[in-house]
Amino acid sequence: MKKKVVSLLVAAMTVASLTACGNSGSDAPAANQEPAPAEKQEADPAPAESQAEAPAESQAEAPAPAADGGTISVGFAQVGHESDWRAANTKNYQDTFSAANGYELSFVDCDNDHAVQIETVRGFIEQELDYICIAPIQSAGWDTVLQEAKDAGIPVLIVDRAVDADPSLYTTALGCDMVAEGEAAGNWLAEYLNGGDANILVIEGSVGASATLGRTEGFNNIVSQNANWKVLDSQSGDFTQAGGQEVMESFIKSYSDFNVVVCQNDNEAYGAMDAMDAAGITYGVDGDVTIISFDATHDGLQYTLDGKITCNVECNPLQAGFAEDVIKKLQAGEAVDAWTLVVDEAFVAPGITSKYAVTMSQEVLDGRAY
Ligand code: GYE
Repeated sequence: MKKKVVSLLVAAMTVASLTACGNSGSDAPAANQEPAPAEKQEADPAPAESQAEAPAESQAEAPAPAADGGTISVGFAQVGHESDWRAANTKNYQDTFSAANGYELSFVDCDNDHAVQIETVRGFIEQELDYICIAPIQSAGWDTVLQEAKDAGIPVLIVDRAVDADPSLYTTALGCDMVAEGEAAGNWLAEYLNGGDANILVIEGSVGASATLGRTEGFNNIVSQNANWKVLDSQSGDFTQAGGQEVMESFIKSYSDFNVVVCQNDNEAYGAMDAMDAAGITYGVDGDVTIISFDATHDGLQYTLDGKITCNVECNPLQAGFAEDVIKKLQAGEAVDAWTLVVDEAFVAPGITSKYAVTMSQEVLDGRAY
């Protein structure tokens, strides 16, 4: 459908404190992460109406797109297809913004290329789509194109990962608190080691992604509180299985004395396990190396249930319902929140009890939607 001019003044956020994400002790996201949410929002495919506090001001001056009953056009500049998490997230957007639900979704897989992603957003602006969703590959470098979208009057939703840009340049943001996830991993490890030493290797996610920056920062916050922990090395595995395997292989060549491997997503953990298997290094609850992972996708939780990954910190990929909720409000001329937090929890292998995490069971795995 044709885009009608919508002028939206979404209020600058007046956000106070972050209600802790999952089980972490984070008080507020760091500056390079998401703006502090006003109130937590349960991660559910069909989000409840009440979310964060209403913004101070909000105003819709013109009829919303598709007020005439036509379809609503939504552009989604997706990161790529690097992980199982991403596949679940993509499917969730495609299912939610379907033709049957009254949407015309322009989905672009940007293949982890920042320049392609910027040009994709520009294309959406030229096509005069009604709404633009961006899952930013990297957090930096967004000001110009976000200003262009704003000038064109197209509401922009920053989804999953965060951008560094001034929040006045986009309509809303939603996603998990990555710093809190990193802190959850660190807090769990401190509890598990109970004063024991840690020689840690970190396989980071993609360089410059807020998911990487936040998880690294959060975990390091806890490392700095433990004098007998040492991060031996920290390298990017690009959130892929191949990347995780490659980095682990090179770590194994350089370090012989490590007892913790932190993988910033499940796919990297699969690659790291392959590399350790090939080198005859044992891992898991019965092995020499403790693996911590992030995402808690179905297969990642299967490995947690099997005791191979000892702790898996969730990031729920089913976020499209939150984006749709925002779009419905904008359609109705209602105020939208500046930020919506998707809440996570952490999971640990059977036999472990933790105040930071849920102990895995077959029942927990069977209840998994992704
Ligand atoms: O952890 C990883 C994916 O941005 C939270 O991106 C997301 C991350 C997720 O590739 O698997």
